Amino acid sequence: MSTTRRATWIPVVTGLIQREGKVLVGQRPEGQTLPGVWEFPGGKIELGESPEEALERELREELGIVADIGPLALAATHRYGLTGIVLLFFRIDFWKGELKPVHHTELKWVRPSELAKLKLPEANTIILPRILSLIDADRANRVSL
Ligand code: DGT
Repeated sequence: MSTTRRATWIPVVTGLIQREGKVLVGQRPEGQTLPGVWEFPGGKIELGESPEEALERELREELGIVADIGPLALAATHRYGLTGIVLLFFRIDFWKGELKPVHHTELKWVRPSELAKLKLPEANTIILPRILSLIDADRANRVSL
């Protein structure tokens, strides 16, 4: 019998929800993995879902909004031992409904420059420069429209 284990990959979708130069983060609740850490709202893709369907469902469940899922802005991977996550970040500029912390302990809007001061998942800290340049690029694009 072989003792080697194959890696497991978990696909995760998250939303870069932006408003007036700020981005939305939520604090992960106690009793879950990474308690107290600030994340971009989202979660795992269930079997049979497209990434966009998964994110639409997660944002409905976690925030109580119906979001217009924008373009895929960034894809990254991160390794936790023999498990890896594939993180897909989508831009969210439009949604219906009022944001509520259904799942998170707290929600807050932060300026991109404040992100580095928060306790983020390791998977996000490593790619923070890419996330920041994305948010900046989005702002620049909107100003030039
Ligand atoms: P469940 O059904 O209890 O497994 O929960 P889900 O489907 O809401 O997924 P969740 O949020 O527990 O799992 C997402 C995984 O991805 C978790 O290990 C944390 C990791 N992760 C890293 N960065 C982020 C991020 O910015 N947002 C989210 N939502 N997850 C992130």
